Amino acid sequence: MDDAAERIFAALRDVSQSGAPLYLQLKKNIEEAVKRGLIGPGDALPSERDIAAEADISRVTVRKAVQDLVKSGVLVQRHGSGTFVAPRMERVEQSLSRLTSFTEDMARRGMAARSQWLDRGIYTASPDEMMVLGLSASELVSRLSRLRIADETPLAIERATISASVLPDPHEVTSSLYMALGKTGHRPVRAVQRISAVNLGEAEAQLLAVPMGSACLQIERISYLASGKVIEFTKSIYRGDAYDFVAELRLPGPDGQEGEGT
Ligand code: 16G
Repeated sequence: MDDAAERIFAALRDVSQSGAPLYLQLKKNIEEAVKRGLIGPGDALPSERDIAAEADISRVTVRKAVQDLVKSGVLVQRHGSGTFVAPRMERVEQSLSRLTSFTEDMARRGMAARSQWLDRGIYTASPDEMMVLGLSASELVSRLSRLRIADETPLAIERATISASVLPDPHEVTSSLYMALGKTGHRPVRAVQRISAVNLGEAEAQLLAVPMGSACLQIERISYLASGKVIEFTKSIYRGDAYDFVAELRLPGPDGQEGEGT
């Protein structure tokens, strides 16, 4: 038996010690083994039959636990060769000083960007949207919710709102929102971004193919036209294991306001 298999089996010994369903206990033990580094990216999982025998549980139970872990991105299955711990994400380093779009960011890295639409439609504005976009209660908004994917890895969930007076048909947005806004002269030139930490709930974790509870970055972007009018209000969830946001800091000038040399 190889090392990884032995370490997995060591992690399985506690299964059936508590009252929780067996597949959940097995799932938790495998997750823990990955988190603690007992088994690392690319390590092969022992066969369903061996795990079932070692943990003294049925193969159906093992399959259910493994399938759940594949769904949440902890494990990957390769046809014909078995089940492995998922490879670690290569982190994306994103500057906080440039106003770019997801499509442009990925293209610059030579990655193919695509989106899975979660929602695209016209709605009455929520109180938040009314306040941020400066709309009245009777005004409509276009909402665009997408899972953003680069080279087939889901990286972020973005929920953008644009006033319907600027974007009356959200279906005009195909691959890039900023490109669509640019066509009508509404591409933002400035934005304010707020970043905070969150742990993912089940639905969002599944979309991003990471374990539930994973650390993520919640980002709110409010973007402006040159006139000062707010054009975009977007709430996003970015994978914490995939993104580094990088900001350049400078000494304040004598008035305490501006950076040196600006
Ligand atoms: C970025 C922006 C998002 C914007 C999107 C447009 C962050 C946190 N978010 O992902 O606010 O709506 O780009 O991308 O950077 P697109 O033009 O490719 O649709």
